[in-house]
Amino acid sequence: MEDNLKETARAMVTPGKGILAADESTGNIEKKFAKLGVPSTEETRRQYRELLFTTPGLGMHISGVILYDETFHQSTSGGKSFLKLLTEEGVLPGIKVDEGTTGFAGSEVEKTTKGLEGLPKRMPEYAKKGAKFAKWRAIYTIGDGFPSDRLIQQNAKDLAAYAKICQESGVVPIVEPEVLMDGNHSIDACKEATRRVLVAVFEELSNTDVSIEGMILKPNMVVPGEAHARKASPEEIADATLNLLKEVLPSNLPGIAFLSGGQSEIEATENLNAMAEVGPHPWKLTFSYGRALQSSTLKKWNGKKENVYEAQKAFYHRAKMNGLATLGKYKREMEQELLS
Ligand code: 5MM
Repeated sequence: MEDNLKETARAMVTPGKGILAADESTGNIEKKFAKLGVPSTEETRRQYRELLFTTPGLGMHISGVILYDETFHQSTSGGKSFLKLLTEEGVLPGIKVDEGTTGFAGSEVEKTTKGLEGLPKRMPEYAKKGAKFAKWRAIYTIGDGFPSDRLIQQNAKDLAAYAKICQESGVVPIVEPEVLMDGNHSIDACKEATRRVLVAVFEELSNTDVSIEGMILKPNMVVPGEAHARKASPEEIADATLNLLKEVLPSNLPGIAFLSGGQSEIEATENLNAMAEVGPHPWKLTFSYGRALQSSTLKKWNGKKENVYEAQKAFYHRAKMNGLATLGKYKREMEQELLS
């Protein structure tokens, strides 16, 4: 079991490839569709996910896909289950097992994550159906007195409990503690909050006997708040992020798959590239982007069958650019390739 976990974790962070986060819950994807005027039904959501997963060459730059429960059970219009399709492409199927966030201890700001109850029963079922990895996201807001020590402790305990449940079923946990970009805080404030969060998470993972070699960390990059007066350069972000990660993470962690957290598509690619460029690092670095892989694809598709080809081209391009970024080989001029 332990060997399988390690092997899967290593495959998830294969150099040149990364993870597609396509695990938007129904409410989340509905908002994204609504912005384009696309109705959100089980069928339109299925069509959109089919577009992503049938992109020619998907497996060249995508190692795994995180699915939402609804998608996990869906199939192509031709009747092939998405799980089978992905597996045939050499792409690992994963499942989001948290059930979203809920208010924490009466706070108007802080939220913790739901879904632990019942997880020991759900996890082996997902494993039996073919999930190779899972994902659980905890969120932290930066503000006056936030994130609180209490929230940091609670989320760390929940992330560790989830990770242990995954590994007991032979499923690799993606542990996602996300310090949100919301607000006008500085890059230093993000670094300090991320430090407190990661220290607590790794302490609990160790207390819970989670195999570090059989998991993947999905953290935020260290960036200023989206409303901060000054944007940081990719070099500043790489420097702040790597300094912190080297200080607090164990070197036997196989890989780090960053979330994009509201960065633009190109920022997310440039920032990852800036980190990979100054490697080698103790762990593999890659992406597990949602918005930064899908935004232009979703716009190109716009709910129309005749746009599928152009939308897939846009998606393949983003996956390829980020795949190159994991190797430190991305250059801004390469964005032109999409136009050729
Ligand atoms: C795809 O978005 C996921 C959250 O969905 P819900 O809010 O509907 O649960 C999210 O966890 C995602 O996997 C990561 O945050 C990465 O996405 P971004 O867009 O930040 O790269």
